[in-house]
Amino acid sequence: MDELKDEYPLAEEQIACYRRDGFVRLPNVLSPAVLEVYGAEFTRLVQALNRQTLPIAERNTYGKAFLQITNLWEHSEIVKEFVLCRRLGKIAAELMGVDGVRIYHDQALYKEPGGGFTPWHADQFYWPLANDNTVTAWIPLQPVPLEMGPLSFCVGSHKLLKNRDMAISDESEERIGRTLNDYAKDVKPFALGEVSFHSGWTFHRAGPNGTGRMRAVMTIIYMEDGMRVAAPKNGNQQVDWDRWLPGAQLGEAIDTPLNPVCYSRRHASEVSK
Ligand SMILES: O=C(O)CCC(=O)C(=O)O
Repeated sequence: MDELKDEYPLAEEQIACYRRDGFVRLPNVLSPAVLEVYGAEFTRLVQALNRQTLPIAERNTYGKAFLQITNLWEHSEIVKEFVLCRRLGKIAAELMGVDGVRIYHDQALYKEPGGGFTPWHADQFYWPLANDNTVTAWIPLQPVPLEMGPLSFCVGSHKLLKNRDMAISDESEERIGRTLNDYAKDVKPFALGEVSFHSGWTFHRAGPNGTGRMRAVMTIIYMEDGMRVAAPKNGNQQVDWDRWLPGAQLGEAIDTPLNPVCYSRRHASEVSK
């Protein structure tokens, strides 16, 4: 669809907001038609690839938070068109102030009816990446009212250095939550078509899904083109290196078949899809 190639008119104020707060919510990034067509494919793959069979009550906190299905774009040309699209890639590059972006990976995060909260965490804890030019696009496929568990953010928390060493867990919810007590939180519903972008070190969480409907969300993680592999600081980062950066060498700029460039200012015409 043409919309995925078209530019989103990002305002200076929105870029400034991202850099100041560590996240930005952008209205009307995607039309209902695009969300419906591509969303149907994401949901088909989530159902086909899901291996979670335990009832919610029998899972741990992480397992209760969502069904997590990764790199859908490897399974479908339709998803590939969406995940590598110029429209979202250009927003990611402009927010970070870099010339181009590559995909780190995508993941569908479907919070089931009755699904639990997502504990406080910062994503970059999991990533063996050498700098913080990373951003996640959080793309709901339906409006997300407060009772469905929209993503929420701690304002300006990408600048906090404390508690960056914590995996998603009851402990991260408690310890990070306590540290962030005095900071402003952004907890709001998402409208249809709204997409948020948060930085790799921004602390975020989501409430439980108290509705009878699935909270279907697609996410895309971008890193700057030229990002280098850093020595893993924990076991999760080693697993991520093997899975999302296969064959990338320590200290070298990442350029594997799983990390294509999806937007480049310098070669805009070559990579536009
Ligand atoms: O969707 C959620 O509940 C959490 C999402 C999240 O942590 C992320 O996209 O980085």
